[in-house]
Amino acid sequence: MLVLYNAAHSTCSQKVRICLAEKNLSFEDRRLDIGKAKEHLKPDYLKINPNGVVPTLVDDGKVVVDSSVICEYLEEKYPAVALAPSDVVERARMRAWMRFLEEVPTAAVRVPSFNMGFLPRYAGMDRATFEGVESDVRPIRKQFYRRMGPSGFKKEDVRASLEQMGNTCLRMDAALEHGPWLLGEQYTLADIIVAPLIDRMADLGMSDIWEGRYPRVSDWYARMQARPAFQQTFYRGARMSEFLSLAPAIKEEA
Ligand SMILES: N[C@@H](CCC(=O)N[C@@H](CS)C(=O)NCC(=O)O)C(=O)O
Repeated sequence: MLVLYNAAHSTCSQKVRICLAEKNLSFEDRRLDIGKAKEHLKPDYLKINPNGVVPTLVDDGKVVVDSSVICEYLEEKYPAVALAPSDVVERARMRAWMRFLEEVPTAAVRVPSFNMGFLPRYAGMDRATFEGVESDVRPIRKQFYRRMGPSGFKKEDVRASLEQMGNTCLRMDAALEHGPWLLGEQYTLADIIVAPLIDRMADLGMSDIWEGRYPRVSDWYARMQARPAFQQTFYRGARMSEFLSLAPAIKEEA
């Protein structure tokens, strides 16, 4: 019995939802409100995920945290639909992609996502109030929220993020020369883990990062979107633009 604590629009949750769907694994979908209600910061949830983030998988009572770790766990425990190469060198290549995707674009995507989606919540709030209600209560995101502050990430931070997304697309484009997938013929966890990040950029209106520049990335994204697992993951209401009115990524100073 699989239970997934997750949030509809969370890119990390979407990575795991695609993986579960590809493997045809049914699960109990426990959707948390990580916005206003902050259900991911309640004591009961922190008992299973002390990081206070989604997703968390519970498999027959056993807890697994962190989206990439959960995907690899699912691959090992439910290998019938293979999403990783059997060759160890190829598997290492996939893991190198996964680490890069966590370190660079996963972190980069948060900056425009927060500036455009979540910042309007703090309009007019002073720093002391913001620190009290937001940054101080999060086990691993305190400093991230503090850096953002009630008026958002600075222009330089947003620009650096977009540059990192551009570099990610460049790298993807080069790999896709030997496609159709990032590792070549086989569709793997590397494709799954980057897909929600690309989809988020598209949702934020930033697909010009690859469109017209990296046609192989555009084709890959179209192939991704055509997969039933992708469509199942991005159900109605799973994209930020569907429930938030998006602000510009970079706020021009008055
Ligand atoms: N490394 C973790 C990161 C998870 C993460 O950052 N989740 C976000 C949603 S995508 C979250 O729960 N944020 C809560 C917050 O900002 O307080 C993973 O991959 O599972």
